[in-house]
Order: sequence, then structure tokens, then C-alpha cells
Amino acid sequence: MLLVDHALMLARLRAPVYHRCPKKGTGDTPVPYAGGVAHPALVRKDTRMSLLSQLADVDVIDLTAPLSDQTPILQLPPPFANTKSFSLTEISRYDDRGPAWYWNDITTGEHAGTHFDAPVHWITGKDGEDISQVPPAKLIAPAAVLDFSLSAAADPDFLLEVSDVEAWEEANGPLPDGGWLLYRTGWDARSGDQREFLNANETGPHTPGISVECAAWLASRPILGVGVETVGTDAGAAHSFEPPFPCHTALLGAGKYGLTQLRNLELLPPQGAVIIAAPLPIVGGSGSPCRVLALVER
Ligand code: 23J
Ligand code: MN
Repeated sequence: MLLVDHALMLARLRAPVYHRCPKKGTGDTPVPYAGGVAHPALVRKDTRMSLLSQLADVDVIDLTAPLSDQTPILQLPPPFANTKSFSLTEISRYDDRGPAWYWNDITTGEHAGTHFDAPVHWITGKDGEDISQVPPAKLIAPAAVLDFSLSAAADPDFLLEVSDVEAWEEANGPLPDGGWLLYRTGWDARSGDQREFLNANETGPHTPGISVECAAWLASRPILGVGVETVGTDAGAAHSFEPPFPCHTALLGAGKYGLTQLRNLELLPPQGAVIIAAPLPIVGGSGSPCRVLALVER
């Protein structure tokens, strides 16, 4: 079975899922197991080896921005409160505070750097999952990658429209059920510099995003969520949209997820990549810095 089929199977959470047992004598008798993820004890060793052997033909691409005190973060205008950046505080470094060990405390906002937005982050999703409640099976999912970097280069306020996604689907097939829409804008090239990344002037930040209508439409589609290269899933100017921050409002309100500050999307095919997004299970958290990896068949 293709790797992407495994991910689609997990993403669809079909229950029962049938695992065909190849053992002699039992033929092709389907063996049911509950839920989207097989307990290791329920999966034959040769099946596990088959999954592992497939990874030999897979490139692992890191979609995560490095996390440091230089990592760009969101800046909301007054009167709103702002997040802290990421930073390290040294506890000891092979010195009198700890002669044989080096370690740090970290300070970070939940929404610093490459991070995962849980539904509870927005008021429309306030009864939804916090970051610790996102089901692990959903953290491995297929992705469609929509490249609008030319449009965003021509207009930093470029907004993805329903017609853009429909035209993309016409050419590339439907967005994957239970999968990510990853929105490439080329904005990752600016992530080395907070000023360039936020691209603000006297009228506020100017970064590409998704229109109000398209955000509502995407929330009605069977996708898992939306991933972007910018500081948040909404456009820089989305504070002035009606409703404000339509991506957060519609998608998190529909129980979907956000991924931000992705990079290396240009290395992914339009369809067929499998995304592993691993936020920390912060109890009651609204989101988390996140390691995001893509698996791509060679
Ligand atoms: C809070 C308020 C507005 C926004 C955001 C957070 C984010 O972008 C975020 O990281 O979730 S736009
Ligand atoms: Mn966020």
C-alpha cells in the first residue's frame, strides 16, 4: 500500500478498518480493528516492517522554521496584548551550577514560530479541542500544496479566492479529505527578518492571506486545516476584514486547525505529500510551537 494511502486511511478514521492478514491458511480474511490507529500488538510484525521499508524511498522534508529569539512573532496593535518571543535562559553549562551538564529554561508564546492553532484558540471554537486534545491520528495527514507565490510577489495583500481553489482542483484533483491545504506564497523567504516578515507600514501589516468568502467556503470543505508561510493563517490586513480574522473565525469555529510559518513548501508536490505535525500536548493550551515534517515519495 502506498504511504499516502496509509495517511488517507488514518485521516478518514474509518472504523472498522480492515487489515488483510497474509498468513498462509487464513487467506485474505479481513481482520478488523477499532479506531484509526492500530495498536502495535494488533499489527503483524511483517506489516510493520513493510511500512518501515517504504520509508527507504521517502524524503523527509522539514517544514519548520528554526526557533530562537530572532524568530519573527505576531505583533497586534494596541489595545491588544501581545505574545512573548521564544527565548532561552541558561540553567548551567558545565560550570559550578551543574558541572557535567548544559540545559536551559525556555520562554515562549504558544503562537511563536512554526506553530499549530487549536480550535479553542478562537472564540468561535471555544468549546472545541485544546492543543492537548487534538487526536494523534490527525497529526499524520495528506496535504495539497497550492502555489500562489507569483500572485503574492506581485501583491503582498493577495487574497486566495474560491475561484483560485476551484481552478487548482480542476488541474490537480480535489483537496484531500481530512488533509491539509498548504498555501505557498513565497513569504518564507522573508522569515529571517521580523520587519520584512510582518511588512507593516502606517496602515498595518501587509501579508498574503485568504478572502472572507474563501475562508468560509474552506471551513465547509472536509479538510483538516490550513497551513501558511506567514505569521498567522489570516492576511496581514485581516484585522480590518468583516468579520475580522476570517480564517481563524471560520476554520477554528469549524473544528479545523491552523499551521503557520511553514518553509520549504516549494519542495513538495501539489498532491501526495504526507504531513507529520507534532505540537506539544500543552494541557488547556490554545496552540503550540510545532515540528512539521513532510514525507514525500521519491
Ligand atoms: C491572536 C490574534 C490574532 C491573530 C493571531 C493570534 C494569530 O495569527 C495566531 O498566531 O493565531 S492573527
Ligand atoms: Mn496561531
